[in-house]
Amino acid sequence: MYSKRFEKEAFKEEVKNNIKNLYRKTIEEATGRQIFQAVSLAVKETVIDYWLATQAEMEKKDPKTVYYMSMEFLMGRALGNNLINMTAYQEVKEALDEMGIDLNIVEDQEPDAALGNGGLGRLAACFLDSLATLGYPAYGCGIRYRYGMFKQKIENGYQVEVPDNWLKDGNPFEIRRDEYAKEVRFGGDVRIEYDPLTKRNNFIQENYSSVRAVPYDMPIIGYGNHVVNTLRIWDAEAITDFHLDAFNRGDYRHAVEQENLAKMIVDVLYPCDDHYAGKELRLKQQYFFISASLQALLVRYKKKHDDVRKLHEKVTIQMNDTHPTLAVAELMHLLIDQEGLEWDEAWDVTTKTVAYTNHTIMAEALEKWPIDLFSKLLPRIYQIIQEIDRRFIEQIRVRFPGDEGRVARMAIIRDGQVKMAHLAIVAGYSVNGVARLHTEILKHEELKDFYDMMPEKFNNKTNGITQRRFLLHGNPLLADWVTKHIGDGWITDLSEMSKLKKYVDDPKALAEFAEIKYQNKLRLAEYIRNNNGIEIDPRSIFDVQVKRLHEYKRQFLNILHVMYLYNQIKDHPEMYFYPRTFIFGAKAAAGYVRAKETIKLINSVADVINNDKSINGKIKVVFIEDYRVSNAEIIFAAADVSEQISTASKEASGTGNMKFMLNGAPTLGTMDGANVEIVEEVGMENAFIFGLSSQEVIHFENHGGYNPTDIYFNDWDIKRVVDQLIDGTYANGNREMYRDLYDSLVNTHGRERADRYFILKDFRSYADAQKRVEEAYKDREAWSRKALMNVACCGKFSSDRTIQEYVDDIWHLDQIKVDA
Ligand code: 26Q
Repeated sequence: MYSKRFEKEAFKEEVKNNIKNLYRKTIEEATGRQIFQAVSLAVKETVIDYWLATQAEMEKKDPKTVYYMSMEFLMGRALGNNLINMTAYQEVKEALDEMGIDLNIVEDQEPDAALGNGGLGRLAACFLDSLATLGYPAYGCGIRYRYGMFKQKIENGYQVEVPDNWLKDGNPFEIRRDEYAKEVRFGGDVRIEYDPLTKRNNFIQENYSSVRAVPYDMPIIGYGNHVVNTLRIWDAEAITDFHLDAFNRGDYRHAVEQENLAKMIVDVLYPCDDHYAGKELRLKQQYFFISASLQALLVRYKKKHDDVRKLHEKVTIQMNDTHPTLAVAELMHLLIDQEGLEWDEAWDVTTKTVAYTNHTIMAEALEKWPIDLFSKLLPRIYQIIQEIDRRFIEQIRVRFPGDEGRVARMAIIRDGQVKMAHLAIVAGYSVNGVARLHTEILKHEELKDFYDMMPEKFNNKTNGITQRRFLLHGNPLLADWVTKHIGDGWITDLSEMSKLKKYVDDPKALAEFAEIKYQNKLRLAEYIRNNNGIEIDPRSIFDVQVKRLHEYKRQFLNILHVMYLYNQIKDHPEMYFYPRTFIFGAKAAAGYVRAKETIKLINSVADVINNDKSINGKIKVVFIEDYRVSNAEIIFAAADVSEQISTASKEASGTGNMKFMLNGAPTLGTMDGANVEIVEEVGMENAFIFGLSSQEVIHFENHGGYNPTDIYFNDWDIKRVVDQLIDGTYANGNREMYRDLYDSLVNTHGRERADRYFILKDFRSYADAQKRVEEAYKDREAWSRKALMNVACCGKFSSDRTIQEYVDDIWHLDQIKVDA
């Protein structure tokens, strides 16, 4: 079936037919978008066959399945990736070539499915790819947002957010599953009714509003194994029967309200990944997709099994951060109120079924819902959480008699708030961090109380990325070169990359490898020319920092250092300086003022430096607009230096760092997150490490911080750069434009310490590391060796490895095989 489908002539015929039937056009008349749709539908034909075959296998074998619950799935584009994983990319490319169609251009017509903010959402996407590739049964469960992550425009140096109407032309790979729609209820009251027959109280929700949750399924294709898993994302609709009914009863207002509720819930992804804001709509989104997903999961389970007390034997639920933690209480609700289990039975099942991953130690990101908001929106769920809390506090008192401080710190409901992380830890049978250092900090600092009480739950799962998207698809030149030297085993076993070590002293191999990097730099230079109108020197060092904009990630440190280099070049025009292109890409949350000021600063510095003819183009600064999965693939492939400069202890893992490594860019970074493990794999001599350690940062933080003015007044290069924020140098003479950024470094703001993120403290050490980068880069062959060592040592950072660890230690899934 497989090879027959991509028989070229048949495929070409199919594409032509699709264009004819969909648009009543010939190929020549069709627009780019129409060709994209037609090609995708032709591909979907085959996908569906594999999908059916996978379903049939699951039906037969009844394997244990993971449900990966996440508010975010940052999938990017599907067409190219689907072709790659079906191992049909080349054939389709040739077929289209023969029709005069360029597959690359077709791919560029597809909007990114940007249903996520950044790291956490992209991790979910990589995990789905690895699960399917390893043949593990999995559902991703999420929300089908009408508007995903906003598109970023830069106007006059400022970020402007533009809505991302990604569904405008339809999503060719999805399938609407109306028959699996579920009702989700909000608000109202809970009436308690004693049932003398069962001798139980029944809890009945009344006067509620509800919406109809309708699933859309997207195929998740395993690499070369015919396994197709499902990403199930939920849309919301008004319940139309009720609408008519209400209308007839004259309850028009209620009907309209439900219509609006449905529209609102799935309208837009919250575009912040840092700050918890206590927004009711966010809680509605969470309950909406959790309730729908769990109802569907139970229906599916009960088709084959009659005892829900054994749910955990066939089902495990992973919660991607605390965002899906309502799953704990909703599962209890369904088991008790619908399935008729006793509390203890339901708790036994729930605590053997749900597991929790923590992605941050930043206190301001922790979800804590105000009790009144929570209990009004989810009255029954709130009751259940109260009971979980009551029983948990009893346990703390048994374990730690008289330690009421501990009770206060660990309670789920406290200070008028529901603490979602506490609920997730108490109910989860596993609690994991996302890099070794991060997990250690959780155990010994942030979650110490919980670790003391239940150490057996805690474990580490260092993040990973899929090499299929970020090398095989994103960097075809390097992918082919690697395959030529070590075969193609790396595509499904990244540890094979270590075989490249035998080429690190081979001048011919190094020269070829360097030439590929150069070609990729030309490709990025062209992208930047087309998108920014800036000409950059492909022979310069491409020094890249791409990630969400956050103070702790310290894009500010990077741009201050650029300002410092510029001062040096101006002062000493004769000084040797290796040309550098500083490339930034970052979206700021719409309400994050200081992050937006940083974007403006980067663009202002770029304007001044790029237009200063006197420096002979030694430095260029580029801010790439709308950094996203699709242009990330081009950026990683072209990078020479990977900037991973977060304040130590703040970046839980980072995954961009791994994508750079995979594409042969050495890390310039702090000992934070997964950087620690990257250095461990590649060796100190093949990275550029600087700055305070996490222990030093934590020590300062526990002792009131440090005094940045000591540095400011004693290091004249630093003082000069900091003062340039308020002397108008980068603001056309305006002294106020960057006042707030200036203040953040040297003045204490209310309760906020000056230089909270140790920018001035780490500045010298960063500048030194940058100097080492320059020195190292001058020896071109030695640099290529370092770069190649990074590729050769990246094996650990495949999400295939991460997923295998989740399966072995947490999920215990059964593998499936699909013959198609
Ligand atoms: C919370 C409340 C209200 C609205 C939004 C949020 C919210 C949304 C997204 C909070 C956090 C996020 C995303 C966090 C995230 O992406 N964390 C990153 O996760 C990566 C994968 O584990 C790590 O590599 C990064 O280190 C971590 O920052």
